[in-house]
Amino acid sequence: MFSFLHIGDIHLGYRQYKLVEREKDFFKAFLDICQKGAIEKKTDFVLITGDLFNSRSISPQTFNEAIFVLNELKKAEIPVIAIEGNHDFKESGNFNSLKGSWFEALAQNQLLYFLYASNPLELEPLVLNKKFVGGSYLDLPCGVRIIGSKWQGFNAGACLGEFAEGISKLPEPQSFKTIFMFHGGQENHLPVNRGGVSSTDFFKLEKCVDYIAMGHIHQSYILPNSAGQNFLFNAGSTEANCMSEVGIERGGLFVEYSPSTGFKANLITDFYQRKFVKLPEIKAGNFTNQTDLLSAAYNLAKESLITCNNSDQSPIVQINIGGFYNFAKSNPEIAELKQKIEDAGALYCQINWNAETSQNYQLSSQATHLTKNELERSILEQLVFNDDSLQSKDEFIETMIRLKHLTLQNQIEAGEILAEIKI
Ligand SMILES: [Mn+2]
Repeated sequence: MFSFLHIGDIHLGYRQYKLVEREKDFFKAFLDICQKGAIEKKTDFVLITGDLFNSRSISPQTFNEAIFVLNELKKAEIPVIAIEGNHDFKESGNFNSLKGSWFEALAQNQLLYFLYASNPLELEPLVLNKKFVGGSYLDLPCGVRIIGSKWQGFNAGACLGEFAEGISKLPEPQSFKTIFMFHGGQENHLPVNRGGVSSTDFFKLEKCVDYIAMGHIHQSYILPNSAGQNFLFNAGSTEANCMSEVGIERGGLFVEYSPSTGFKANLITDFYQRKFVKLPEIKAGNFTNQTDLLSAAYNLAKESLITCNNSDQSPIVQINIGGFYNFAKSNPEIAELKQKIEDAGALYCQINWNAETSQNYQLSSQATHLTKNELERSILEQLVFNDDSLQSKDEFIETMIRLKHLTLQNQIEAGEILAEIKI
């Protein structure tokens, strides 16, 4: 019997919306999930499956945040086992960038066990309380062997067969359960269709691995092996890295193992996270002018802020405007609304303007007689007609046309284009 907390994609140091408060949120989420998911539950260990940091070059403050949380776990005598992700892997071969790894630095300070299998066929052990860095697997006395891969990038699928071979060759304490830590996406769970690993590739590990601890994808998922038993486990991110992560299943997996039930994973979502309010879409077509539309948006946001007022935390508010509209759009007025909502108590307001102008690019009956250049100009005129933020529409149209001709010339220098738009 043993239990553990499996987390990943913590992204410490991410200053979302350029807000220091957001950077602190990522730290608070990490601290709170470790307290609730590991320290309070007295788990045997914690797994961090990559992207502990948002970037390879982190601030001293971010490093301190990692040290603080890892130290809490150390005081509770809970070992932490970690691998790097695509956001924070070491770039030892690139001499122009920061060398070395923050994970190595943390491991040298005995705050975590840094697993880094660079050659899947030759796996080297770390030793509990003795050797924290310079190996690729660790045996824990609770009866578990943990193997960790380095970030594999596009080699992700191809390396798994070699890992299966390498793991099978290890001297095996027979009763041990084996966990394989891997930062990469199962192909059906990738936001973009590239670099994913197929379940068939993961199945190569099923004879020698009992639990694949995944990171990388910010939504939680659990997938079976070829025999239908849960095999691939992904916890998801601990804070919302973008609006599309709001409201999706993600957090930390609290996992219990017993011989009779196998691995039982429960997703913990009840820990510190910034509140996000995505307001229902407002139909722009119901309004005859932008002022009325924005004041309706303001009232909707204000209402949601009142219901949030009971908590001591100001939320991030997203206003959604959709549909068609038939009035001139004024950007200063939109910026003013954003400011008003932040003044009313939102930490940050994002206005998601999906609305489209209902004006079609209608070609007059003479259109067939227009030259190509005249036709272009006519379409541009109609495009900018609805945008009040442009002080001189004619000048804008002229610049667009000149830019188009410039960029179509062969071997144009970027500087010439920039000079044209006077940056
Ligand atoms: Mn990530």
